[in-house]
Amino acid sequence: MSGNTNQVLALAGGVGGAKLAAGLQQLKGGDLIVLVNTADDFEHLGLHISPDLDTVMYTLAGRANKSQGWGLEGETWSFMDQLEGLGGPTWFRLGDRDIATHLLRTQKLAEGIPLSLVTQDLCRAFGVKAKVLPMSNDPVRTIVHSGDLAISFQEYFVRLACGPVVDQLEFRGASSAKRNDEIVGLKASSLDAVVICPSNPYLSIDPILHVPGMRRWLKDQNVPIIAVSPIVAGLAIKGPAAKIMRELGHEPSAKAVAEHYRDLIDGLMIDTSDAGLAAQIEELGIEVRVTNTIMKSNSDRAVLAEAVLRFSSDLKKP
Ligand code: FO1
Repeated sequence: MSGNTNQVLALAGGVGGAKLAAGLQQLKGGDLIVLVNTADDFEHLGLHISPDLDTVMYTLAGRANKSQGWGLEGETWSFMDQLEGLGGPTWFRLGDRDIATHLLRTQKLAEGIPLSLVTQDLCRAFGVKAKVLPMSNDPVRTIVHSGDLAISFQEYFVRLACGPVVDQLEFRGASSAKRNDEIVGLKASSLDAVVICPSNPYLSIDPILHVPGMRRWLKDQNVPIIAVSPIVAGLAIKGPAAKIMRELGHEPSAKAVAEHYRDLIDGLMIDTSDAGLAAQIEELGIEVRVTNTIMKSNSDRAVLAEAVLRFSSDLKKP
């Protein structure tokens, strides 16, 4: 890890988080570190799939498939067609280009290379400037508990299209997972800000925060911790966050996001459509900044990233 100052650490999961990370990368380049959820990872057809790492990597490389929300742009599907013809499982779709990433990752992991180094090599090959780190090199797997069922995450998310009611989320393996050594190796005072990207707080950010010691380590950096709400006007910008919040007993709102992160964050960025919630969130002891948080273009990403960094520098402890 470099001894740079002015580095920014972003915590991210899927698409929304990756977009803000891309905005931060436009401003910070190689001084951005993105710590990514790996609890969505799974083994499929003998391959190690890391969906959030790949969404972040492809987005930072400018190669993400925007309409699909996952995988690579310009994808073709010969492999899936062939697999279907052979009677193989087709519920989880692997594109012809994307599959090269999974094959290389799987081979390198089998050689004993840790996920962080595999990720670093893949990111270098894709020309990603930021440093992308899995939250841990140890396996952590999200299990969705619904009634008597314990459903593995991709089964829940893709095969069952987030249909089952979520009673409880388990991050299996988290209690014995080690934080990524490279994060621990960050030099004191090298960080300027920690940004919790607008990823699903329950599915994408919580697994990162469940890695033992992670919350304490983030707090100990003694820099502002800023979250961007993924809930806008009571709805998730993308994905099942609002549905899951409701099922876990929280009315989806930017205020519920603030309550969820209450013990961790110093500031929350909320969308202009939620400006009316600012005072209630401030009553929780969290600073609020109101801005447009919907990122449609590359320039929206950079504008939001700039607003986040300005907010953080305004909150900087002396
Ligand atoms: N999501 C889907 O809804 N359907 C798929 O077939 C699918 C395939 C897939 C392949 C590789 C990959 O990296 C991601 C993929 N995803 C797919 C997305 C993934 O399930 C979710 O985006 C995340 O796990 C949630 O953040």
